[in-house]
Amino acid sequence: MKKELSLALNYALNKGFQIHPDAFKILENVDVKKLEKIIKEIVREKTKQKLFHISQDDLETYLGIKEDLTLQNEVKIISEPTNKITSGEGVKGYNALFSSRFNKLKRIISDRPESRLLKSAAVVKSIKNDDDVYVCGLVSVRNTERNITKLVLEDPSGSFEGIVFDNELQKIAGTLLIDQFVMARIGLAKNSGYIIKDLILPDVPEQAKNKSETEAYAIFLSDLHIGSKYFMEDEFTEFVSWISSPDPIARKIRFVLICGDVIDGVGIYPNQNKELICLTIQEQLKKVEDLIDKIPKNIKIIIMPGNHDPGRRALPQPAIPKKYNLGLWDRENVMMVGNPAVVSLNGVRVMMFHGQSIDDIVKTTPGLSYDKPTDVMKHLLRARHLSPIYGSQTPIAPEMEDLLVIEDVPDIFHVGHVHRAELAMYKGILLVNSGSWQKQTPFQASVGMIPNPGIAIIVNLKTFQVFHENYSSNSNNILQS
Ligand code: D5M
Ligand code: FE
Ligand code: ZN
Repeated sequence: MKKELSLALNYALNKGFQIHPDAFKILENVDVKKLEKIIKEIVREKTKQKLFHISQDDLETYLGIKEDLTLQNEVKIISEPTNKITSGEGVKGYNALFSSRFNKLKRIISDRPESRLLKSAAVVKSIKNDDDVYVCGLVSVRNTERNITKLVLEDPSGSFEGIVFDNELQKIAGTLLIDQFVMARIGLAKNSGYIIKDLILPDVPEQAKNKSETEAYAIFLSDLHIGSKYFMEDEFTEFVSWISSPDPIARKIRFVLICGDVIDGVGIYPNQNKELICLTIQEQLKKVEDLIDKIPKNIKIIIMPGNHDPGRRALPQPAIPKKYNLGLWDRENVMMVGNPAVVSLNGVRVMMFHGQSIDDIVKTTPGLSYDKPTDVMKHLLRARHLSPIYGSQTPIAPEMEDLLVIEDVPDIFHVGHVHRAELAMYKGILLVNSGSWQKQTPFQASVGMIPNPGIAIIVNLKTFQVFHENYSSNSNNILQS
């Protein structure tokens, strides 16, 4: 017990007071400098009333932190893949996946006026006049040579090949990802073949945000890596106790979202054992449970897996299976969802995705980097897909339905994975990369990755005002925006 706390308690006990354990819990979280004054004033007040008992209610009234019961904490799971995962087999499965991707994205782009002039790849080949015509498909080839970019788009009728000459348009073509959906305005080339005159991405429309009616706050977290030697256990524990402190922001928190890499896992990378404190998945998840139990029960907690968590590696991922930890599944205030997931918090829609695809996108796209994950998130929103590139480092399962298409536009887009906390806005959508609670690992140091761990991002769901709590002792470790 802190010295100041035991002095304050002794003061009350010596005056013949009893202190309820719940009141004690509140005192433990009060700024020590204020303890003496608080206890003396309460003791004086209650002595006048001839009541020699200090309750939780007395302290909450004194501190002005009585729990606001009007704050809603309603969670609806809008979509999450756990029960939808059907994995088709082999080539047939992949055909189904890509045809689902094409159909969903074609439906999205059909909202645009140009789509009235859309022709299939097979029909386009028979067109002989030079009126504007559009074709759409998934990019299968993107090749730049001698200042000319060749693109091949695939649709269910076949493939279309076109050439981009215009310099500005080549820059856009250069950022297209393989297997990404795009619509092209095309014309006949002088000799033969087709010129691409414009490239149109599905993108998201600018739109008004859904807002919570009451001022409930949500905390955005990811990449805790519990079980790893580098998990910032002291800082995270301190942060978790802040959640039940008298701080006015903490008192309004009703949601905690964890965006993957909850634990460090086992056998995720070579020689991982040497960097683990807890050597089994069960032990690591038990630690998660213990930390979660310190969070007040009126706060709803949503837990989504990342590439370090058990279940399956390929996207979409199911929720962390019950067999590893029933406790988390059984908790009434905990919801286990798969990756990706869309949840509604008092009506505010949050799309959660761990962010595995960022690795592939950063490697192949000029202008994008690990330091600015929200730029990559904008790229995903423009493509209306969470993981366009197939067959690179990010494994994607052959689902019958492509569950990674961004069908509904969220109010908040929440991603983790790259261990850099950053905020941005895109067309009215709040972009949150919630960073990590793991110090730089030797691997990250070897590739020059500099995380900014120990930062919790907090959003007021009524006003969208953003706050953050920084638990890092390094003054260079700041939230990017
Ligand atoms: O990944 C944290 C970040 O580090 C993420 O951007 C990927 C990168 N990373 C991690 N391991 C590797 C390997 N083996 N190769 C390339 N990049 C890597 P996390 O998911 O927390 O491990
Ligand atoms: Fe991680
Ligand atoms: Zn990760």
